[in-house]
Amino acid sequence: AYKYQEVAERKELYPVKLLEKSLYFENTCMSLERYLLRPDKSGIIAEIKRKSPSRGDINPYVSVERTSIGYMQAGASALSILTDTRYFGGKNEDLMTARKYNYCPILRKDFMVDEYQIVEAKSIGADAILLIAAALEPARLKELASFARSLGLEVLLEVHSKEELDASLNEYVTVVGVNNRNLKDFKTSVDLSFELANYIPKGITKISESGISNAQVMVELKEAGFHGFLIGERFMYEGRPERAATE
Ligand code: IGP
Repeated sequence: AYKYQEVAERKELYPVKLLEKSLYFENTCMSLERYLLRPDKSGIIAEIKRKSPSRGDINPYVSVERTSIGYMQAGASALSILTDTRYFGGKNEDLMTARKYNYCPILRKDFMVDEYQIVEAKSIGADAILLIAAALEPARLKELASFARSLGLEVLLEVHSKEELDASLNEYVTVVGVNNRNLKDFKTSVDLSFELANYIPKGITKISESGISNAQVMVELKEAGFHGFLIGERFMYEGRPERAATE
């Protein structure tokens, strides 16, 4: 709910009219889906996450410049940048830094509840946004997804169950992510991805999110039909996250 407050404050400080004048606003977005399907890449969406509600500090003073460049050099398909400050220690400037140094799709990872945040995502250089089924009414999620697409942004729909998937999937979503992290106890289990794999319609690009910590499980997820993997902690716990991504 604090997001609504945050949005109200930002609207005052940076009205939409101003955001629309930003350098990136006219840019054509890079397709997250297309990069995930590129055979010359790993399928990994490598995340920059300074801290989290379940772990506390992970890598609070990470260099976004060095890490984002290193992730891409290591073969990542795309970047995920947390911009939520309260729970994840991220900021819009982190995404702008990643944008400045990289030619690749960038996912803005935040709790999206308002069109304003989508305009903001575009204005800071994002290519795709996350919409979380557990956090939005299906009809509202569809409105936000449609609005994002009207600005050229792609939509990653995050689900935790078959029910959420069935209720929230709509024609504006190009990528579906199964979040292996249980929102009640924050524990991760990749089993959830294997359970839901076959319910995601063919033609939708599938990714598995959270708790992915070795290459073997990525091989198995690929066999189960996943095209991509969203990985944060496994890399961020290293002093040099980009080196972990090389392994
Ligand atoms: C990354 P992990 O376990 O590799 O650090 O997880 C990513 O899936 C996770 O950060 C995440 C997330 C989210 C964070 C998935 N969905 C929604 C914030 C909001």
